[in-house]
Amino acid sequence: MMMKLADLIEENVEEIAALDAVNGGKLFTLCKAIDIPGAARTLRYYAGAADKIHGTVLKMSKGLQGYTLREPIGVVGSIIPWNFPTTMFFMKAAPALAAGCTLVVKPAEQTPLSALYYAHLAKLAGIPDGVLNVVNGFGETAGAAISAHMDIDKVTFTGSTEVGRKIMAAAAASNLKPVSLELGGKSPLLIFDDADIDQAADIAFRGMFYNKGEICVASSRVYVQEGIYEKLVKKLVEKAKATVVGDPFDPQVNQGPQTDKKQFEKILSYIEHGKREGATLLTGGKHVGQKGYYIEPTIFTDVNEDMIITKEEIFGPVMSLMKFKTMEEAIKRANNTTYGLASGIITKNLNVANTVSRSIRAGVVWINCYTAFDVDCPYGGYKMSGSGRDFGLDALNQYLQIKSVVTPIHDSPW
Ligand code: TXE
Repeated sequence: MMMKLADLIEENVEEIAALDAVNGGKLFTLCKAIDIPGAARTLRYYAGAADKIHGTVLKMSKGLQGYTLREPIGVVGSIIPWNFPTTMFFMKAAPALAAGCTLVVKPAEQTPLSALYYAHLAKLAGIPDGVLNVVNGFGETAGAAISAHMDIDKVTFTGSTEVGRKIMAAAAASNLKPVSLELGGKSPLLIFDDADIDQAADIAFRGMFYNKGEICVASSRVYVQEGIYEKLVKKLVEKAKATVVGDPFDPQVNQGPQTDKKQFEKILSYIEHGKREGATLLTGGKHVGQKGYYIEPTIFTDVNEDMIITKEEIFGPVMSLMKFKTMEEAIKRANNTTYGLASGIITKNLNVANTVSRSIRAGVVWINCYTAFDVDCPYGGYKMSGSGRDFGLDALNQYLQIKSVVTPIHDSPW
């Protein structure tokens, strides 16, 4: 049934891409090329794992034999955000279904449409009623009801740190259900002197401005070694100025509108904050046009880790650029954050890549690439970026319980 659902998603790619573009201002072409096919791939990956869930045979002390069973955890509550409505839906639903769980998915109130379409496709795929349920609603009501529910056995959440805390508290106060949280970040990208400047500029720019900066792994703190700093800054500013901001259905457009008024105002207020804190606004910073929540790609320099714009998640098209001298300094500054979701390094020097990747406290280190996601690669946060992992077989385990079955061997004293 999961394989069939994947087929149905691919057959309806145009329609689903349009729903996500209308709802969230996401680029139609990217939804069609990346998000929707990615959902089909995620379903197939976990469908392939569904019949390979085994326990282990235990080597117990004398007189006992035992084995473990891995059983579905039960009913899963999935509370998801609006920035990747399709990816998030299946990132949680596919491993939960493969594990044998049933789910209640609560999409974000800003982006309810594709989730409803997936509920419809699930029915066509033959998934029985009651297995994959979609309940639209607001966070404080529908979301809170899921986290406090006595009959929900696990909650998986992606969203803000503030709501993550509430969900964990509600889980603790109700039935102590396990919770996995993915809570955003302020991710560093370290670019060393030996990097190819054009390649580095491409990676850094895409890492930050993909999906109009509404991406939790965004490379929002870019550290550049002093030897190439000036050249790289110039390239990034050129790219920002060349970005076409506008209608997400127009194939010439590179950046659509921010998701809603709340995000739009939040981003503009961080930009004002940055200016007041003394950062230099190199490019951008303004609302584009008279109508819609469009914001220019924005780059600040002369920033440091004490400024609000480098400490807090802006979740919009705003990059902070900083200069460093040595690898040790870069590692220390990269780790100077309460978050730990993602990170990146651009260098040709293997020793530098190896040392930095072992020193950064983050759930993923991308070397000479960024946002290189794959369903086989576990993904999640260190520190206040959360707990638990999405994607990969590690995510599947989060929807399974281990039961030990023990029995004496026939004439043992037990
Ligand atoms: O998030 P919320 P918001 C960050 C990003 C953004 C900020 C605020 O910095 O600017 O969070 O966004 C549900 N109990 N991220 O306000 O409120 C809500 O209905 C249970 C990072 O939109 O956390 C939605 O389904 N659920 C991020 C989901 O939580 C509740 C993606 C996320 O919304 C709830 C999104 C409650 N009390 C925002 N209150 C990432 N990590 O990718 C709300 N919700």
